[in-house]
Amino acid sequence: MQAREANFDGLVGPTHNYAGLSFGNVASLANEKSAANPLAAAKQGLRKMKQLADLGFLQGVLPPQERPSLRLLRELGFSGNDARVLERAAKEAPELLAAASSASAMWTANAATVSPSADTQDGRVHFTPANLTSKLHRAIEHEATRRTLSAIFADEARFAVHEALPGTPALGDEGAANHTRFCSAYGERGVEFFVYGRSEYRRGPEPVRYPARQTFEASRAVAQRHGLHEEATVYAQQRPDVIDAGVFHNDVIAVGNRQTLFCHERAFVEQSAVYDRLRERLAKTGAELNVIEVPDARVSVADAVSSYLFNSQLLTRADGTEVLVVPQECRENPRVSAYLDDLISGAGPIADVLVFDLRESMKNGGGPACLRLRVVLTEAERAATAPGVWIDDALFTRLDAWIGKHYRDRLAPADLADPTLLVESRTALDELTQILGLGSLYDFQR
Ligand code: SUG
Repeated sequence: MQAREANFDGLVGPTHNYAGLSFGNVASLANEKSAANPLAAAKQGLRKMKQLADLGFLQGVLPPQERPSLRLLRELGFSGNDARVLERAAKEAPELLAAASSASAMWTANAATVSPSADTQDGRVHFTPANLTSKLHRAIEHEATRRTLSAIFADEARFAVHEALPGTPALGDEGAANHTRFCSAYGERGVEFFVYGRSEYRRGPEPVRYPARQTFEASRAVAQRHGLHEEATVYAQQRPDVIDAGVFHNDVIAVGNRQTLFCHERAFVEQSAVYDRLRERLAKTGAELNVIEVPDARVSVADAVSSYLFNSQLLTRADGTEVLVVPQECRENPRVSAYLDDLISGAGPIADVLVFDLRESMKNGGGPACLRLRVVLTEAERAATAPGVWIDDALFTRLDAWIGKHYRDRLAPADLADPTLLVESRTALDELTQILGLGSLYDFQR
């Protein structure tokens, strides 16, 4: 079966800000309480979508969520009208207001884990929204994520959109950021690679400084409910010492596409055994794994974390060569930049590098790969999706104007208490559902 990979990027929401909410994510902590520019953030993300669509890649968009979440604040005991809830939260618990206001749903690599129909026993594309249980501001995403995915992938004969796993530490799930798929061609059966940070029940090494967000138990549950063939899955553990160095998701240290695995030499526990397992399983599908391992001596883990070299998108072009989509921080780091020059001038499969300014997202620890959810679709599956979410010239123009009309160009922590931000945000989202043709997605519309 012929299939293509689509990338669904998260549109940055109107409340994008820096609240230092993600302990273990170095950039999030470093930029805590600085002022953000939501307008620039949304435009930077949209430009990436447009440029990749122009290059012929299938590019979709996922809408932001309703923030601040009055629902969360009310659940936490703040009462009164909306303005009063915001005022009380700002005064009594500004950290909770920040959690309720984060635009973190923009990092759609954490929205869900997706298994293409070629890999699943029932021949449907399976989605499991991630429970994101390790951070409050992210744990409130999955219900709206499920609603959005169900609106876009509504045809139940072709798509299965599951509930998130139960939200408990044993089942911490961060979605596609810890999941990679290898295959000979997108439409052929592949090998799904699940990377976890710790196991709740099996003994094993764990980080000591920062949390491991993904558990083995969550990864295995996702594989099971997607109906993946046992012999087509591989599990690996992230090295705890690199989690402690700021690698809070596997996509900060490794990226894979088709037959290529591009990773740092210190990505996994027992790394060479992981390669062997991947090679052996992939060989059964008739494909050969090509590992590009970056030595510490060329790019240290610290350089990988600050430049986000591995939080890149590895995309296959029509001619079969691969292009690496990196943030501009990679070109600003002389060691990473020199490595990239060598990489594309060598004989390997990566032939080109595309550089994007995603500064606003990067300051919260979100690079090109964080901003996108990969969904492999056959032509018939693509035809069954909601038509309004695919980026083309017309949709780009409408979204660009929509951002210009509704977004602020400065948002400081104190602004989160401003009740007009809630009104602005709802007005913007109401208009967006019409642009994308997704119906009434948001609580405030129901
Ligand atoms: O979960 N940052 C996100 C970044 C997610 C990156 N995603 C991937 N690696 N796929 C997180 O840590 C920071 C929000 C703040 O501090 O305001 C934040 O949530």
